[in-house]
Amino acid sequence: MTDTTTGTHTGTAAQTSLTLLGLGDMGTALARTWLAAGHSLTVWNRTPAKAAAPASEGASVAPSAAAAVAANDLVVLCLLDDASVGSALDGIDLAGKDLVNLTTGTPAEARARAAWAEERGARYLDGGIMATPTMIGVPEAGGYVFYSGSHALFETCRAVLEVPAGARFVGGNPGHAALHDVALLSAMWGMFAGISHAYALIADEDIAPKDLAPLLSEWLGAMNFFVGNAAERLTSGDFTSGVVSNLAMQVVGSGTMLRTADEQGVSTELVAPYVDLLRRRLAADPAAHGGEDTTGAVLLLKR
Ligand code: FVH
Repeated sequence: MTDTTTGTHTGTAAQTSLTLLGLGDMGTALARTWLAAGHSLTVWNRTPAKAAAPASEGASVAPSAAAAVAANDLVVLCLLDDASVGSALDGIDLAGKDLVNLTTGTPAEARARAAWAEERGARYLDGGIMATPTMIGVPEAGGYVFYSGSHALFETCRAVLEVPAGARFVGGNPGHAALHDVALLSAMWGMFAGISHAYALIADEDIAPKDLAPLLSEWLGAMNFFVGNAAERLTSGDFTSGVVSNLAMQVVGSGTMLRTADEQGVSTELVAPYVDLLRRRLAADPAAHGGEDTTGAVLLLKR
């Protein structure tokens, strides 16, 4: 229930009543933390057997998604994808409900889902989880969740949302939590791709992966400066001031990377697309772009 004078959910921050739809790996981890913190939790999962663990820890198990939604005003969703959210909530009365959707989706899906929820009389907050299930309820693991959409709803349930992991509100546009989530994950995938290529390069040599590992970690840490540098250049439009590793040199160096891969019998499929972007940036205007750093690749990516 929601207190209409304060907008807060019934109970103290330590005793909120809420519903959770979805008891996969992540939903189960979320449920465990809310139950351990003393919250009153109603759960529902499409496959009922997965409710056994939270039930043994004190959760009430609803027989249907509709019954679970009816049980509390605050309803958290942690399902596979946006289609499963639509399927689980299909035909359910959402008037007066506060939906917090932690299901991963695209920004456009989040915006459409927010409009869909609001049409049905619900407040909507979208979440992008930056944690694995093992990081949930472990503050020192550093996991957190991006939130966007209804700021009033975020403030109303902030205390309970902060139980499983940190909470970072990134604006009223409901798509921005998903966008932040995917931006960070995309950068992570690029890093994973580069690390995979590095290990492939040494695979047939007398170099143990475990010996390369600390060197890779140290080097990636040292190169972390590019995150802030690129942001400053994209903001100012100045891609050349203070450059010490210029694009003309880097394009020549990229040829060495590709030839080394060839010598080692390694596919260039992970690194070649980035090399191609740098070459295109330089070729477009060698005099203007040769003295830049590599940030100009961002401009070529935008369609
Ligand atoms: N696990 C992770 O490492 C990542 C960390 C970052 C965030 N993601 C996202 O969290 C969402 C849930 O992920 P999950 O790990 O809990 O996923 P599963 O263990 O596969 O559980 C999926 C749940 O979704 C239910 N479900 C699927 N389809 C439907 C449907 N049509 N109607 C109702 N429920 C549906 C499924 O039910 P069941 O298969 O047990 O019956 C599970 O409860 C996800 O968006 C990640 O991207 C996790």
